[in-house]
Amino acid sequence: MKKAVLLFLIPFFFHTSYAQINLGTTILQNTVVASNLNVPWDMTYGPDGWIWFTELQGNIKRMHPDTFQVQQVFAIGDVALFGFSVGLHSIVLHPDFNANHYLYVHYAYTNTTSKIVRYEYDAANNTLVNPTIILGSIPAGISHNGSRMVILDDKLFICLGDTYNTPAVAQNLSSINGKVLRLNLDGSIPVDNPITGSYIWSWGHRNPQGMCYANGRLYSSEHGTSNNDEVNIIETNRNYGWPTVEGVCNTAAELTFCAENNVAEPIWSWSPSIAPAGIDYYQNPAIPEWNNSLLVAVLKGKQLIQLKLNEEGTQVVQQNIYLANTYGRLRDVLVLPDGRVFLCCSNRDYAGSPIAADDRIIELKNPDALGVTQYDSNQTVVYPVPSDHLLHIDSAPSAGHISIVDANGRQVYLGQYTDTVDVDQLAAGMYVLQLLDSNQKIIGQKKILVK
Ligand SMILES: [Ca+2]
Ligand SMILES: [Ca+2]
Ligand SMILES: [Ca+2]
Repeated sequence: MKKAVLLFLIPFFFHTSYAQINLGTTILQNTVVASNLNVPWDMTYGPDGWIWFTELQGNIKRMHPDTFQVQQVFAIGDVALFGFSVGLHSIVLHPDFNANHYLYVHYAYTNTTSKIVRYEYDAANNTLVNPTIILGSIPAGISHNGSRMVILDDKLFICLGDTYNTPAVAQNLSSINGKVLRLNLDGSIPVDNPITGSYIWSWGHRNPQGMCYANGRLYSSEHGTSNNDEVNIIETNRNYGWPTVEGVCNTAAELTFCAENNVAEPIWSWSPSIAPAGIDYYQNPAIPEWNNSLLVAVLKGKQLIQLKLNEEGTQVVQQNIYLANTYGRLRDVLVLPDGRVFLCCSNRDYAGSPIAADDRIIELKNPDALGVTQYDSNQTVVYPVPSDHLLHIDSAPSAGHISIVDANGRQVYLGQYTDTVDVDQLAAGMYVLQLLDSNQKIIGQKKILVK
């Protein structure tokens, strides 16, 4: 009888031990902060200070990162649900969202087509209005429709898959499938794209489901077949090989094709395949062990992967695996400017085995990073709110630095400690002001609003 009890208890303790991730020096707390979602697909951090996310069947929601309140903002009426988890996929907010309230979503609207639609956020009624098709009639398949979007220098990048049954389209430059596209924010074709009159930025992609920008580079993850999932650095006018090349150029046929087509090889690949999905870049004093790394949400492999990069960001120097078989299939990962990391699981999709609470959003944080979650825990006073010219900082330490990071986690200001910072040159939006000690460690931080 005692043995039976023990066997019952072991899985219980085994499971609860996952409430922490031990990185050596840093101990991360992981906490389920939202439950009962239905295939949250893409999360993005808004200039409004909320985490916006999509759900496969057409919902657009946002979650407050401190209270974890989830609000239903909008349900898109014409989402088509079919195949292997085809429906509403990626979302991105306009960099000037606080001024123009624009956001972009990509979703299937028939069993053979998807589109990118721009909506306007109506804050007074907490809903979306004025849908405008930015790019319509994108051929869709039962799987391999991508997608993730990144806005960079007023251009929208989207990665699209090969629509599953027609892999050859990835090499066909008259098709926009199996490509990374680059669009103007109104949907027109940029005049400086590599192929005149074409949205195509790069080609030869199978099913990319992760994309992020960091250090001047656009990184993307991509599903392989049963082998050769990839992480690529997306460069303009480059061929990424599919369907002729899988992973690196290493077979006789691949070597010939790669030499003739200037094929860009992945900087990392997994065999057998694990189905890497959303990716984000980590650089924050809150979790020093993860600095200069890509974080990868993994579906089939049911884990979070850290890919530590070399200084230039061009190679992976180390892989670490976390949360294996803990939360099931992971669809996306999001890094906040304060150094916390959010994951969403995808256990209610076609391949998942959901528990009652699924799907969930999980917060990973270092509780020892002072001020990381308690924005107002230190005595520093920052005013005015919002600021449009000079930001005043009272009672900050007399040595060290002041750093300001934007909603995408990019540092937009770094200077010696001073009691006034000129924020005139910053675009309107939400930022985090960080006080750093002489070792560049965060000793306090506050959200600031620039108007
Ligand atoms: Ca995302
Ligand atoms: Ca490739
Ligand atoms: Ca190969």
